[in-house]
Amino acid sequence: MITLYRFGTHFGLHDASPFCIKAEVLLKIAGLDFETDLGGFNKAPKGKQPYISDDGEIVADSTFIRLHIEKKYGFDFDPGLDARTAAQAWATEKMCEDHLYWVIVHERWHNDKNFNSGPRIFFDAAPALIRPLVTKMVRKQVLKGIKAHGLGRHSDGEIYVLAERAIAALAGILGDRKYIMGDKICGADASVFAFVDSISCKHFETPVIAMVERHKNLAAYRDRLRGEWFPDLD
Ligand SMILES: N[C@@H](CCC(=O)N[C@@H](CS)C(=O)NCC(=O)O)C(=O)O
Repeated sequence: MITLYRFGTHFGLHDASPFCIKAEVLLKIAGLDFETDLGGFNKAPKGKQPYISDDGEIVADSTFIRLHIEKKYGFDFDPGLDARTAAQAWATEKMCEDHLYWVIVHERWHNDKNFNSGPRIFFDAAPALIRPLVTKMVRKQVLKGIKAHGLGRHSDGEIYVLAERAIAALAGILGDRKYIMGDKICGADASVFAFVDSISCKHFETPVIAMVERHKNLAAYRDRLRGEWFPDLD
C-alpha cells in the first residue's frame, strides 16, 4: 500500500503545498491506490512534504515520487511524446516548480494580509506561549529562503513582471490543447495544474490571480482539471 504524506486541504486548495497536489495527481494519473497521512511532517526525510511510503519504501520529493512510479510500476508519464515534446514538458514543469513556486511563497509569506489569513494558521498547534516567537522565526526563515533563491531580491513590481511572463508562457504552451502537451494527459499536467491552481487561489489577495484569469484557456484548463481530480473542492 502507498501512503502519501501531505499537509492537508487549506485555502480552498486540495493542499496548501502545490508539490503535494502534484504528487497526488501523479498517483491518480498512474491509477494507483493510496491512502493519505496528514501527520507525517515531523518524519519527512528531507524536511519537506510530499513524500510517500510504498510498502515501507520511503520516497521523498514529488519528482522522485514520479520516477519511483515510472520504475516500480512501469508507468509512462510521457505517453506518445516525442523527445522534443517530452523535453518541453520537463522544462515547463520545472519553470512552475523552480520559478513560479517562489512567486506563490512570496505572495503568501511576504504580504502581511495574506500571511495573516494564510500561513499563520500553520502555527495554531504551537503552544500559545511560544506561538508568536515560532511564527516570527519560521516566517523569517521562509523569507530568507525566497531571498536565497533570488526572487525575493526583486521589488513586488518586478516579481509581477516575471510572474506575468511565466503565466503567459504557460498559456502559450497550452494554446488550444486539452492537456499541456497535447490531447493526452502527461506528467507535466500534474505540475502545471498544481501550480496554476495554487497561484490563482482566490483566498489570497494578489494581482497574479487576474494574470491567470486573463488567459481564458489556462483558467479553463485549471477549472476542468480541478473538476476531474478534486470534484469535492468548491
Ligand atoms: N522539491 C520538493 C519541494 C517540496 C517543498 O518545497 N515542500 C514544501 C511545501 S510547498 C515544504 O514541505 N516546506 C516545509 C519546510 O520547508 O519546512 C518536491 O518536489 O517535493
